Amino acid sequence: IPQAAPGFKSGFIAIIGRPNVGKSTLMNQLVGQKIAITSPIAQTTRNRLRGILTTEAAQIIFVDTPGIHKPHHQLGKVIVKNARIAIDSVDLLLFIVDGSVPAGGGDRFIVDLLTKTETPIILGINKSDEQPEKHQAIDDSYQQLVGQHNWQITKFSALTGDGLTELQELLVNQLEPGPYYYPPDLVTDQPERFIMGELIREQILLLTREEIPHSVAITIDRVEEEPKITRILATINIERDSQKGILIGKGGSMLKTIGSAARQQIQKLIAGHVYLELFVKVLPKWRQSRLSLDELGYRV
Ligand code: GDP
Ligand code: K
Ligand code: MG
Repeated sequence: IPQAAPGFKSGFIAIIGRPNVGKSTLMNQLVGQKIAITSPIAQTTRNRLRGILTTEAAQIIFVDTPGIHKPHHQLGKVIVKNARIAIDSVDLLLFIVDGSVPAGGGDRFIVDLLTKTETPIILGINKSDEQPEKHQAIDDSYQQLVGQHNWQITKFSALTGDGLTELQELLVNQLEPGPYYYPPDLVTDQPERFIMGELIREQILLLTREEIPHSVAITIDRVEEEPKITRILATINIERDSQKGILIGKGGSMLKTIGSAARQQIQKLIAGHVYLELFVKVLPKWRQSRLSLDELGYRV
């Protein structure tokens, strides 16, 4: 790790907000690589993930958090607890809202959580590309959401990249001088195996029915690097026998589609050829069990 020159800035920024506002999409765009999976489904992100952006002037460590919402089961409680830890342990909070719709109850729930923190806050209005005619009314609703707080407000599209240069400047301005926390070429603190598992889970979220997504957990059983190909064996853990049929599909067609799409994503990640073999295993009620959550890599 290099020695930071005088005036070099660094710090940790948590990206928070309700589910589906584009937190993970934003982090991927800012660090320039897909390290957090994204989908239109709430609770796509389960762990706190770090994405690292290093420029000449600064190193920003983004902490992507699962969306904050009222917890319904054990995994939900873990997610909200982790979000609270993130809020108080970082240098700056980037509170993301969905600019294609007005402020709602989900956003106000988070504002209430934030009134107790001393961490400085920037409100980022995302999805500016999708803003309909009524955008003034939408902007006003977020202005009202901020209320008396002295939070800076900025608008952008994580999808198109519009407004992200300005956002990045704003973030760097808020940081204090500091050291390199990570080597300049590192973009995430997550092991490659974890991201591989996430890329498989992403395809399941995108391709299967509603009832599957929240009860799936991936384990990477083996990674064999050969000169021309990397062989990966992975298990898809589900909760019920009935889900097995959906995941495997007619004549194995669904599993094949998932495997082929995930393989392409993993090839991008490791920049090499991949052979991916998927297994499906029923592991009842893993979501309710703290032990299983821990074993599967979710911090409890
Ligand atoms: P998260 O739950 O907050 O992490 O949200 P994701 O990053 O998973 O994104 C949720 C959905 O919103 C995905 O379908 C994204 O493609 C979409 N999305 C994210 N950012 C933008 C944006 O700037 N514009 C538009 N139109 N869609 C976006
Ligand atoms: K999502
Ligand atoms: Mg996310």
